Amino acid sequence: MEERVAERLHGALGPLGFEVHAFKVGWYNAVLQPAFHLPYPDDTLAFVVLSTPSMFDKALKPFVNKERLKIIRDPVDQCVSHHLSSVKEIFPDQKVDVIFDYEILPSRRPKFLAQTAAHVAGAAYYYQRKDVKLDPWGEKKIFGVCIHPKYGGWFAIRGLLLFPDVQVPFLEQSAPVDCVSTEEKRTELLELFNFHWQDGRYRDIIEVKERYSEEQKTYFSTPPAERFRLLGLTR
Ligand code: B12
Repeated sequence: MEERVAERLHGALGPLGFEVHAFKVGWYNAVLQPAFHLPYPDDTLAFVVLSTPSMFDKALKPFVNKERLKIIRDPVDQCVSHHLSSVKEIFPDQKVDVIFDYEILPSRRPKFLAQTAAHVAGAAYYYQRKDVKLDPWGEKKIFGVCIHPKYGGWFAIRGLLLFPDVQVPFLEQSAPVDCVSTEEKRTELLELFNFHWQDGRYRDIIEVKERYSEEQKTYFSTPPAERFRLLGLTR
């Protein structure tokens, strides 16, 4: 069952520059405090969706061109929302719940923790402060970061697709690739992500196969209000 769903998702989202990785809700809930749990039984089939560097050309630009005459608020969020929501059409007989990375609960907590989901699904290793033994940061708050074996930090975690009617008790978990394996490199990674994230060096902590184009880097480093101009939209 899981294979058939996964195949159809790859078929629909792969050509748009997205990657999908299956997991069971139970794997996710097992590492989190109850306040962050997803409210589904443990064996429920879910997928975490990543955008890879090619999403910009394969999905975002065509989306913006097509929607040119409509009011676009946030092109990336709307593009991702459009494509992930369209998945429902390829599963007309199945309930599909979609959660986006930017959605928050009334308690102000994110609806799901994207990095934890990426890690348990085997998509990208989530490096956290506790993965470093000799910790140089004292009282400072240190945020963790996921690194993808192929794209390093050049990707984003966009959402979850949940199939509440599909139970997969036998799904096998694959561990994420531990591509930043030394203590020195992990320390450097957390240092770069927390204190120099604007220069993007954390994204190249490993040798990557593909990264954002100069055009895409400029787009994401431009304040949202000015991004329309870069995509040829006037606002
Ligand atoms: Co931000 N941000 N963010 N962010 N942010 C996200 C984390 C995310 C995933 C968004 C995305 O891809 N769509 C990316 C990270 C991608 C990656 O990891 N490769 C992201 C990015 C890229 C950034 C920025 C670089 C800006 C940008 O370009 N967008 C900066 C860089 C950070 C910095 O300031 N140096 C940035 C900034 C921020 C601020 C505004 C500071 C806040 C606070 C950051 C934070 O709390 N991590 C922020 C938020 C709120 C988020 C957001 C929306 C929620 C994160 C959150 O609240 N986490 C996420 C998207 C999302 O998840 N929906 C993006 C809550 C805390 C408590 O979770 O620290 O992981 P946690 O703790 C849990 C785990 O430790 C888990 O339990 C804990 C909870 O109980 N756990 C686990 C315990 N044991 C174990 C064991 C294992 C094995 C595992 C897997 C888990």
